[in-house]
Amino acid sequence: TWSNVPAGPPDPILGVTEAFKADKDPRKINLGVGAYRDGDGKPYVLNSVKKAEDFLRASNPDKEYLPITGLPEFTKNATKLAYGADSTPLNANAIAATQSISGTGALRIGGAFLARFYPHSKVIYLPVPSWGNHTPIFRDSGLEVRGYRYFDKKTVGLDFEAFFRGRGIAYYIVVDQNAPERSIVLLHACAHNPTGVDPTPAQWKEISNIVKEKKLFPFFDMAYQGFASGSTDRDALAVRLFVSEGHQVALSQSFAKNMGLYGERAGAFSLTTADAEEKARVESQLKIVIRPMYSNPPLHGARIANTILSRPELYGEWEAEVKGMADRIISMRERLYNELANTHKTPGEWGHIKSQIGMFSFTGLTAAQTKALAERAYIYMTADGRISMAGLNGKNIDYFAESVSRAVKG
Ligand code: PLP
Ligand code: TYF
Repeated sequence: TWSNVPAGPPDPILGVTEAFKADKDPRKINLGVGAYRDGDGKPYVLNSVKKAEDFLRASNPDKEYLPITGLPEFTKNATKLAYGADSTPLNANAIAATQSISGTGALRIGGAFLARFYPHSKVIYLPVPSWGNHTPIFRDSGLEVRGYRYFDKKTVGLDFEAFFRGRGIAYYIVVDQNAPERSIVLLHACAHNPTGVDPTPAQWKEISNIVKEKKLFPFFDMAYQGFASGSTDRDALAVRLFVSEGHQVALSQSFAKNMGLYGERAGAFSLTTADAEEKARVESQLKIVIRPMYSNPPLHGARIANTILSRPELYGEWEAEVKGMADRIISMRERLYNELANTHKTPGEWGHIKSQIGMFSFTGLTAAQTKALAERAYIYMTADGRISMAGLNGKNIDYFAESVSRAVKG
């Protein structure tokens, strides 16, 4: 029956973990998947999460099905976290929201909803490069995926040529690729994956202006709120700016990284709408999108996240823990830069390691160099030269820097 099914390729990111697991060398390092590790290289369960779980256990909750759109208090608190407590559409009860199977599920629900109901276009523009799963998510949702230039290989930063010539990233989409008006444009809200390069606040304002001028529809993917700067408010700047500038937005949120709830699959999808009546209509259709996909979402992760978001003492501890994770990554950036540039005098410019933001660094290492690092130094990263900074720690960073330096010197 299945003789016509061709073998598919491994996932470009999760395949790296497979190769790492198969390696027997004790020096091996996995810098592939973007999952936080503590200073000992161990997975990290946040204290605020443990306390929330203790609290939940004591309250002895049932295991009934959630509604189709999930735990109502969770979506309320998640949208408050993203849009801000003083958000106009939030306080007007004009944000349609649903719990989702983490960020991936939010993107997929959003893609499916837009494919069905967005009246103006079926085209979504993604930054080039973007998270590898974006293309299949939106394609399988029924949208046509195109790319806009985002990253400049020459400066290892934002595509500044585009900024100089035009007025921003979105302008580049329009000018260079003739994006039809009203296309959907995907924006990484913060901590762009894989490049670690975010627009400045002033650049976000430019992008907002052009998105408005060209009537593009902004879809924010916020998978790392708090992870970029250490502050959940600061990292929500782009989303809040767009909303305050009058845009209607779509938003995907994930609690995988900022609460370390990876396998719990806690996330949310939301759309700002005109008013409470429109919100109710949109939510009724979100339910019709979701019901045949998975009926209703899992309980536990949403309960944990909601407990943290709704209890001030846990919220405060969580914010400090998010900042702790962000700060450890920043300290690894400083140290890696020093080792590469100063200790090992590695040829090339390495300043981007320090200036990039969030979980990843886009090192600029070539596919040949990443291959050599895996084969000769047992160091695993994605073929595009992206490293998960969280995989580095005081014990392995010297070995890593020395190995990179050797690979670059050839
Ligand atoms: N979007 C981006 C840019 C990501 O990097 C990730 C995870 O790495 C996600 C979305 C979704 O992840 P999850 O489904 O685990 O929340
Ligand atoms: O490292 C990354 O970019 C992500 C990590 O279900 C990831 O791909 C892994 C599993 C998953 C979602 C995201």
